[in-house]
Amino acid sequence: MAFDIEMIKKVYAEMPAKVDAARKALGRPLTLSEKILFAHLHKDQALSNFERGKSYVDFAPDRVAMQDATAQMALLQFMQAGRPKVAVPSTVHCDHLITAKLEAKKDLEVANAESKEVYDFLASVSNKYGIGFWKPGAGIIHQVVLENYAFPGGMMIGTDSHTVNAGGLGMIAIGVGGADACDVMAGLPWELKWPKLIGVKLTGKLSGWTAPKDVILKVAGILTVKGGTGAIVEYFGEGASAMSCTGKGTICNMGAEIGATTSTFGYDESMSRYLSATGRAEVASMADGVKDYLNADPEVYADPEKYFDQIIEINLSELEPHLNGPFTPDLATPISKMKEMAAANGWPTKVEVGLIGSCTNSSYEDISRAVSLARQVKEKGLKTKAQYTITPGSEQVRYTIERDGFLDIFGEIGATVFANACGPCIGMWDRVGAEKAERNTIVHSFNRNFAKRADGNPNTLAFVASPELVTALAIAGDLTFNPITDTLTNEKGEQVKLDEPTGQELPQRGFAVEDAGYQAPAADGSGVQVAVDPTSKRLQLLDPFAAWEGTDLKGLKLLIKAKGKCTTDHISMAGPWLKFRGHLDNISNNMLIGALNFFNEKTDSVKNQLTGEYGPVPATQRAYKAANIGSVVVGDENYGEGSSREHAAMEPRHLGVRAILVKSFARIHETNLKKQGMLALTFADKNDYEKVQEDDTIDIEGLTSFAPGEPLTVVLHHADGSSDKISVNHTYNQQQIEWFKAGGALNIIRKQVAG
Ligand code: MIC
Ligand code: SF4
Repeated sequence: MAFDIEMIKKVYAEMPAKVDAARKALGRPLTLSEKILFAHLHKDQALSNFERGKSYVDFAPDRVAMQDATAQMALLQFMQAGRPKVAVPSTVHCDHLITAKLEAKKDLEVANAESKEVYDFLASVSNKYGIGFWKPGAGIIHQVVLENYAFPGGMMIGTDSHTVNAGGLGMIAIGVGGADACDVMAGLPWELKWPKLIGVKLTGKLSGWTAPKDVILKVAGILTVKGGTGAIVEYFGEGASAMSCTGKGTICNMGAEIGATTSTFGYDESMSRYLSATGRAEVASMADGVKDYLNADPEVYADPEKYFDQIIEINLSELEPHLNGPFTPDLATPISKMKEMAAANGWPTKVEVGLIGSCTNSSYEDISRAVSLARQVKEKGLKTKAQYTITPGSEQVRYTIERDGFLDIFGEIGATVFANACGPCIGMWDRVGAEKAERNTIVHSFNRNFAKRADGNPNTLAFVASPELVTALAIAGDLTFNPITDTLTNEKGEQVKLDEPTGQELPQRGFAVEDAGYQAPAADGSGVQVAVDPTSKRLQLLDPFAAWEGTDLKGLKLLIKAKGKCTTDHISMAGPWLKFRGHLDNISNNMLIGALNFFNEKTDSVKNQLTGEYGPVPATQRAYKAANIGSVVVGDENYGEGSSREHAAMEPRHLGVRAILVKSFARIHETNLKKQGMLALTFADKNDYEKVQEDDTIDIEGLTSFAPGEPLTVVLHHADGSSDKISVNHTYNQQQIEWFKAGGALNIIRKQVAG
C-alpha cells in the first residue's frame, strides 16, 4: 500500500492545469524539470518567466524526509516554531548512527543501546508532530524513500544531500539544511533560486561490465565537483529509458557530487515496473494518466540545445567502467587506464577491502549483478583476495536477497553483511587497524571518498565504482585489474576470466519483508511529551541566536584561511562526531578541524591573535568568543561542498564567527549560512584571497545599507599597519537580509508564531 495516496492524487489532479498555464505564459515547450517546478509554485508565488540562476522563487514541496544525524537539529528547530503538527507528510529515518564493526545484528544492538537517548527523542518528536518514523535497521533514508514515498512528478526536500536519489523515480528531490525542512514542515514556502538546466542525452545501451554508476562517474569527470552548481540535470534519450529505475536512482544520487541542485528522469516503463514491484501499482496507473506531464515536451528532446543551458551526450554503448578517486569523486579514470594512472600517481594497487551497498547502490539489481560475480569464485576455483562487505540499503532489500540465496553466496566469499545503514560510508566503520593510519587502497560503490570519510584514516585511498566492478576488484585484490581484458590465476594455477555480470532488475518472486521497521505517528500527538535531559551530552535545546547589532562589524580576527578543498566533512567531521549532532555546543568542538591552514599547511592549528600561540581551531575561536571578539573564516573554491549538514553553519554561528569569505560556495552550505544569520560572502576578485594575511584584523562595511545585489566592503588591517580594502559579493535577497538582521531565520518564524 502506498503512503499519502491522497496527496499524490491531488498533485496529479492539479498538474495539467498548472503546467499548461506555465507553457502558455512562457510561450514555449517545457522541460520536465520546469514542469515539476511550475507545478509546485507556492500558492502566493505569481507565475512568471523566472530567470534561471537569478530569480528567487517560492515553492510548496509535497513532502520532507530527514535522517537521524540531521533530523535532531531540524526537529529541535521545528519544536521552536510552535506548530502542533507538520504541514506536509514527513518522515525520519534512523540510519547514520550505526557503527559497522562486526555484523548487522550485533552492530544494531550496540547502536540501539548507545544511541537510545537520541532514538527515543526522535521517536517521540515524530509521534508528537505526526511524522513517520523508520527505526534503526529499517534502512538508509534514500532507499526507503525510493521504495515507499518517491513518485514521478513530485517535489520533495530532505535534510541530506543525497535526497536527490528520488530523481530516479522522476521526482524533483532536493537536499537542504534542517532550517529549510523546518520551514516546510511549519507550512511556510520554500525558496530556491530558479535553477539552470543541464541536459544529459544518453544514447546507446549499457551492456557487459558497464553499469548506471559509470554514467554518473563519467558525468562527474566531465562536470567536476562544482560543475552542476545551481543546476538541475535532466537525463533523457533511448539509453535513459532502457535503464532500470534503481539505476536511474544511482545516477541521480551521485548528482550531489557534482554540486547539482538535483537530477531527474522522465516517467517511463521502468518506473512503472518499480512502482508496481514496491506495492504502488496505484501510483503507476495514476502516473500513466498524466504521462505527458511527467516528461518534457517532445520539442525539447528533439532540439535540446534550445532548451537547456548545457548539453552533454554520452553513448552508453561505448562507455567504459570507471573508478573515481582517490579523495575526490570527480577524478574519473576508465578501468583501461588504471594501470597507467596508478603507476603515475603512486597509488597502492593492492585492494584491501571492497565495499558494496549504501544509499547509492544497493538495489536488488545491483546486488544480483554483484552476486553473479561472487558465484564465479567457487565455479572457477578462485579465492577472493580482499575483504568484502555489504551494506544493504533497506530491510526490504536485505530480506529479499537473503530469501533468494544471495547472502549465502556472498558468505562463501567471506563477506560481512553490515546493518542496513550508512556505516562505512560515513566514517562509522570501526575498521580493524585504521588507527595505524597506513596508506592503503579500498574500493566502494558509495558516492563520496573525501579524506577520512570511510574509516577515519587520512591515508586510506578510496575509489568509487559500480558494485560489479568493486566485486571484481575485491576478488582480484588489485586496483588495476581490468575484468574486460585481464585474466586471474586460480587456485590450480590456471588462467581464468570472469564472465560479465548478469542480474535481474527486480526480484522474480517479488519483494518481501517481515518487519520493514516503520512506526506510524499518533493520530493526535498533543499529549506526547518530548523530554530533553538538561545534563545530556547528546541533546541540547537551542537558544535563539542574537540579532545583528545594527552596525558595521569592526575589529574581527581572522580565524583561519583555509587552503584548497574544504568540504562539510572538513568543517564538521562525521564519524565519531555524529553522536553530538543534537548538541550544538559539544559538536562545535569539531569546527573546521579538518581544514588546512593556508599559513602553516597544518590542520587544526591556527594562530590565536590574542596570545600569538598556535592552537586547535575550536579552542582558538572559543578564546575569541570569551573576549567578545568576532572572527572571519576565509576559504577557497566550492567551500562547503558535500553534505547538507547545517552544523557546518551553526557551529561557527554558535562560536561567534561572523562571516565566511570565500572564492565560491556550494549551494546548500551557502543557504545554511544565510538561514543561521551568518554572512556568506565571496571575493569580487578571487585574487584578493591572496591579500588575506595571518594576523589580519578585519572590518566588514556597508551592512547598514545591506541590499540585494550591492557588494559589501571588507577592510583587511595587516599587522604591519598597512591595509587592503576589497569588494565582496553576496547573493542575499531582501528576505535573506532580514534573516541576517534578525540573527537567523528561525527568530523570524518564532516571532510570527508569538505574534
Ligand atoms: C553524507 O553523505 O555526507 C551525509 C552524512 O549523508 C550528509 C548528511 C549529514 O551530514 O548528516 C549529507 O550528504 O547531507
Ligand atoms: Fe548515508 Fe552515505 Fe548515503 Fe550519506 S551518502 S546517506 S552517509 S549512505
